[in-house]
Amino acid sequence: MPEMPDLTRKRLPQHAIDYSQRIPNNVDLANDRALQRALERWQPAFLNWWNETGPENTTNLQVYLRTAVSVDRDGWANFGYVRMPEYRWGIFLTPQDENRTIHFGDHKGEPAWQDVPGEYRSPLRRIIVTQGDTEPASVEQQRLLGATCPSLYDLRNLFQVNVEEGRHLWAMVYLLHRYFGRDGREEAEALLLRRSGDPNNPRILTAFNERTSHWLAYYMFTFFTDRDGKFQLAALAESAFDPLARTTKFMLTEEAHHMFIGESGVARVLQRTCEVMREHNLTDASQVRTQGVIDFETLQRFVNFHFSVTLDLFGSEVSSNAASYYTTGLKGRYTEANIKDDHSLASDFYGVPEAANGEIVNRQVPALRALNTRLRDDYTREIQAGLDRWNRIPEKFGIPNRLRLPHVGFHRKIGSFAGSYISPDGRVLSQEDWERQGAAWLPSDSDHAFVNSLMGRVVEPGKFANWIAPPARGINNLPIEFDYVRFG
Ligand code: BYC
Repeated sequence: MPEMPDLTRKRLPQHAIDYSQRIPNNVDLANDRALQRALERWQPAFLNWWNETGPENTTNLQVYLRTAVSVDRDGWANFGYVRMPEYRWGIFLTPQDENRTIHFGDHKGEPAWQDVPGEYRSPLRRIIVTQGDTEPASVEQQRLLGATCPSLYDLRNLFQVNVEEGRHLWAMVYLLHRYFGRDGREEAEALLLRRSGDPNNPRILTAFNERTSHWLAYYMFTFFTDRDGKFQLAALAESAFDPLARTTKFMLTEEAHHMFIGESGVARVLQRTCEVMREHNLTDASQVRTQGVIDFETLQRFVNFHFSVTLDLFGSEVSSNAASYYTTGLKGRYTEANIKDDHSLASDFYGVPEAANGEIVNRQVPALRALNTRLRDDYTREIQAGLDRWNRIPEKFGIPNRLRLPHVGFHRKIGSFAGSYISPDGRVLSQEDWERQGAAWLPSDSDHAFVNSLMGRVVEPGKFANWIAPPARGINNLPIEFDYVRFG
């Protein structure tokens, strides 16, 4: 039975990670005994957390997973069967560039920091903790999904995401232990104690306390919320604190597959819905539902929910935190290095939408304070492109329905729209109007009950649940009917 990862039969890349160590790593842990001991003390607590809140009933499974055996191009995606309880989480940073300089903010032009400057300790720790907190939260949110997987292919993809989110937690915990002393160790412990949705000890950011109770919510989450992960990680990959930049860069390589699962997952749902609508010549949502597939109206309500909840993750549109993260060099803009401006933004302005006197207006604010909005706008452009790709599916079938993004002010709990009532098409409503209409724009209990009624475990290789089409191709160029998960 192959061990994890299978290092015996493959030619290993030049900088292969040594999996015989208790904590596989490429940060020379063996030469920092105090750090190694501290992380080895955290490791059993992590494993307890994983067993308690990670994917349920996986003890007897072998899963065809991707594991990094080096951070190089030829080593980060090594595929093979892994017995789930034997999965090994490691610490991987992209290699250090000795000449890297800071390219934005007040420290522009200075060498990147290899240690944490005392004056930035607290905000930097806060950013790392916030990032770290989302990773275990998403694992907790997805814990029960395996029981209702629509196929072996999807089940394998779920576990791939779960183990990688676990590794992303390790990435942040390494930084906390290595650079933040006792405070960092305490934060690392607290990361294992908070729980998604626990009213007494919730996860930090709102979206990570929502439930992911079925596979439609999961695909929407990996499309909308994992893409926030991409943009936040990309902004942190610009950080003057080099170890944070290096670790987030490596995390980003894995993030692409998570977003692919979301985008292709919803596309496959749409494909199946369109096939059934065409076949039976249906237009009415309730008739579509009787065929056991998900109607456009329900999908639209899920788009409305997941987009709005994810926009909250960008923080307030106008934020002095964001301004100071930028000027101090802790967090840059998306693709900072490619932007042609002075990278200090001291005299620039940026348009921020808000509700004022019953309408939506665009207010020019100092660009530094609008950085959350700017990142959100970058994100929204990519999301819109994803929706455009989804909409080609009904177009191809000659079906007139389309999915649309709601207005950025719709259903917001954080930032300048919190407390306003905005319709999906961007009208400012009274509270009374919202109370009358708002529920119709978001998934209802009965929508969830309907979607849940479709969920059932499909684990025969090559078979798919009725409500979702098979993917275009399998994992790692393998056939769709490959045995991606083995039981027993
Ligand atoms: N929920 O100036 P403000 C991922 C707090 S996803 C609750 O508005 P700021 C992943 C904020 O903490 C990416 N609280 O915002 C995806 C602050 O609290 P304090 C995760 C919120 O600070 C899928 C106060 O409101 N990474 O990786 O400019 C699966 C005022 O703050 C929320 C990061 O987020 C909220 N939604 O920006 C797995 C990157 N929003 O200080 C993983 C690190 C704001 O007053 N985090 N608050 O107590 C950050 O850069 C920033 O913390 C934020 C907020 C962008 C989140």
